[in-house]
Amino acid sequence: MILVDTLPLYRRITLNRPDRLNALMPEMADAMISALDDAQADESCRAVLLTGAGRGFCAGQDLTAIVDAGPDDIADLLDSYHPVIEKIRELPLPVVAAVNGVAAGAGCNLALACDIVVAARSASFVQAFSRIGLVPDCGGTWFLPRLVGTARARALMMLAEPVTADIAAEWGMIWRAVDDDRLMPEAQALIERLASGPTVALGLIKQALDESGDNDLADQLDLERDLQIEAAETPDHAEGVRAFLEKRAPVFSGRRD
Ligand code: LHQ
Repeated sequence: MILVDTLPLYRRITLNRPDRLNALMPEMADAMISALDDAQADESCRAVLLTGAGRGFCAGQDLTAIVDAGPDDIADLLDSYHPVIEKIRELPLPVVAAVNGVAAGAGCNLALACDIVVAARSASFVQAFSRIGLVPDCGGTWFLPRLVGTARARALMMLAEPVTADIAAEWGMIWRAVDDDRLMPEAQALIERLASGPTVALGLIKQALDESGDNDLADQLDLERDLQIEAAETPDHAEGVRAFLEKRAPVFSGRRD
């Protein structure tokens, strides 16, 4: 249900149920958790790329599986999916979503959980939940208002209207929309650049941004000081400064020490 490719410096995870637009099943979530755990445990892996097979990115929950679902079934499903969202956010590596087609429901929020989202111009994002009398899950009510503001988040969630990749980029919901045939080349260039970056610092940037949601300025300044001390101790910091002074491109190892 997912494909995992181990490439030099990064992992590519491909949601792989193309005939169902990669609609989610709990087995896919379990496999994603394993793949992300493996990526984290492998010191040579410095970034993760998430994409979908076929013409869709992910159509959210497989609706054929919840026709007669009771409260316990719904809870079980979300107990499978929500750890994936948390894992993506807590992973100390950059995660890029290459959104190749429609991202709906939980599939939309899976994309929004990623650090950088690049989408094919023909892709769209839809908070489809209210169409079937549900509320957004998988972090949508946390991510979307922070990305696009509450006016747009409320309308998108209540109306369940699709947003094109171009509008999503214009609104700051995603990083960039690119021509369809440029999606994978652009995503690959992006992930290779991130995977060759100062990995520890990139992980700490994730942490700082995520914690900023709950902190006041004084707490955030304290956090920045602590994280800066940590980053400054890495060989990549020393290399970055040396490279600047020597007027050459830095060669980052991604190592902690
Ligand atoms: C699908 C699906 C799908 C199964 C397309 N399931 N087959 C909620 C509840 C509980 C716990 C867990 O989590 C959640 C979170 C959620 O994600 S709730 C929201 C679930 N997702 C949706 O409501 C979206 C449903 N899909 C759609 O609205 C459309 O398919 C979109 C807008 C995504 C794409 O439309 P089209 O491009 O026109 O494609 P299509 O509708 O023709 O779909 C292609 C095939 O994929 C089709 O099957 P078929 O056999 O006719 O070719 C669909 O039935 C199937 N498919 N989404 N979620």
